[in-house]
Amino acid sequence: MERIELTVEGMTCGGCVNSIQNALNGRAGISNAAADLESKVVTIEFDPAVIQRAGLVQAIEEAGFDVAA
Ligand code: 9UX
Repeated sequence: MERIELTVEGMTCGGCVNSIQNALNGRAGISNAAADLESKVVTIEFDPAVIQRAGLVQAIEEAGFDVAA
């Protein structure tokens, strides 16, 4: 299992936090995703054999948010 921290733009309330977590948790290869509103950081634990950074970014973007470079 690997851990990555992504900074997400546009996450401005608790609903956003839930949206992002729901978009990630339950997806194949993701064991846990936790978003922190104050720091805008989403910490994701994932299996790199199943999903990689690009897939994580895509899932967040599909939920309507942008990931900082
Ligand atoms: Mo709250 Mo977050 O209305 O988009 S869910 S700002």
